[in-house]
Amino acid sequence: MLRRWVGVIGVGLMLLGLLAGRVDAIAAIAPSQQPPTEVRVHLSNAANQLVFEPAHLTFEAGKRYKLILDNPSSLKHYFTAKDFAGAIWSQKVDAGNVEIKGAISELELRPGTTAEWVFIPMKPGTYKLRCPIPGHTEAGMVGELTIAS
Ligand SMILES: [Cu+2]
Repeated sequence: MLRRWVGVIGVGLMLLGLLAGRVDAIAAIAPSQQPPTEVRVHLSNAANQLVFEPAHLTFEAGKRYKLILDNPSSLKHYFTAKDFAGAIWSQKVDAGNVEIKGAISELELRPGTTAEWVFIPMKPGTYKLRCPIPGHTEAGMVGELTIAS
């Protein structure tokens, strides 16, 4: 009789263990629910220098990020990263009162504006960033986005 109860409790604990493992697995495969790591990048600056600040950003594959872009200059600028866009899972972009879902590879920021890009880097590598407004890339408005494994 006692042996039988021990067996039933054992099976019960085993099932609980499996269930707990399954809950862990579900949590692990839902990085879209992770609180994002915030990273900030400025497109130019108050002195209108043609730079990204910082010009090099590193992300970890599989983690969720909120990249906050702002333009403190008096000119419009682009954040153009086509290959990077192909190496991430883009969840959304928040700009003003609009939320845009799906793949994004280029954002245009007018003076004094901000946008928030939420994504999960997927494919490790180093990808080019630039502002393609005529003269800006040439003047040094370029950068690198690295996805580390
Ligand atoms: Cu520019």
